[in-house]
Amino acid sequence: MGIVNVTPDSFSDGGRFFDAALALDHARRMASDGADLIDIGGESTRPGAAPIVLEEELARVIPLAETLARDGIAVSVDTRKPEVMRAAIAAGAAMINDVCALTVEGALDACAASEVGVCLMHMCGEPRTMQQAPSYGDVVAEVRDFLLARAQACIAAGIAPSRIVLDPGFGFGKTLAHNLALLRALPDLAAAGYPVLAGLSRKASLGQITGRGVGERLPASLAAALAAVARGAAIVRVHDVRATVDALKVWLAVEARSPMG
Ligand code: 9MG
Repeated sequence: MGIVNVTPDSFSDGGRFFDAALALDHARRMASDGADLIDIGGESTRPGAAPIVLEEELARVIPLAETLARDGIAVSVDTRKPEVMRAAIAAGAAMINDVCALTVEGALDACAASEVGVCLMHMCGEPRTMQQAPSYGDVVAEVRDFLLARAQACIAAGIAPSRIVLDPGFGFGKTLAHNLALLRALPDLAAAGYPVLAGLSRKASLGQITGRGVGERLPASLAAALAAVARGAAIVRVHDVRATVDALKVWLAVEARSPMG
């Protein structure tokens, strides 16, 4: 999954793709580099980010989603708002990626009324404050229990289990120790039977481990993507598609899991 942030304040690309034409080029490039899915977000979810109004989010995301879907590129729309979900589905999105796991009123119904996939992510708190003092008794159990409860809520609302993806939400109200514990325990989450999505690309935890700034985290991001796939992640959400695809091809060939093997 390639990331396109159509925001002026993304942590990872500093708003480079806020311009619609640049965002479209970037998305097409990621698709030709091997991304199976392009995740478009119009509202920043980085720590400290403030929410934006509905009209602004619609204007940032929907025309791009429509164009890519018309090109035959599978699109995921990263949003918490049911109105944006409905518009994204009408525009041809294949997946709704919700960092609030469809907990906002109306979100479950917006997705249930369609055939889209849904990515349910765990977040402790909300983006503005989530990194202030994240705390858990047992982070792995709490995240897993939350995600499985949200999957059940989806199923009760009429969303087939085959449409559900789970995501532990690396960096969303988690310390480095929490993120590492969740990454190590990814096989347990995958054992629940839903595809697991892992988003570690360029995140702060990688900076904490390596001492690198956000622009220098490609090697760390590749290592994190491989570590996640080796532990059962079915989807990795990344900024650097070309490099990640190459790294995964080598890893899969070694594991004899691809035609090259
Ligand atoms: C929008 N967004 C930012 N980071 C993310 C992550 O790790 N997972 C998902 N599903 N979405 C994310």
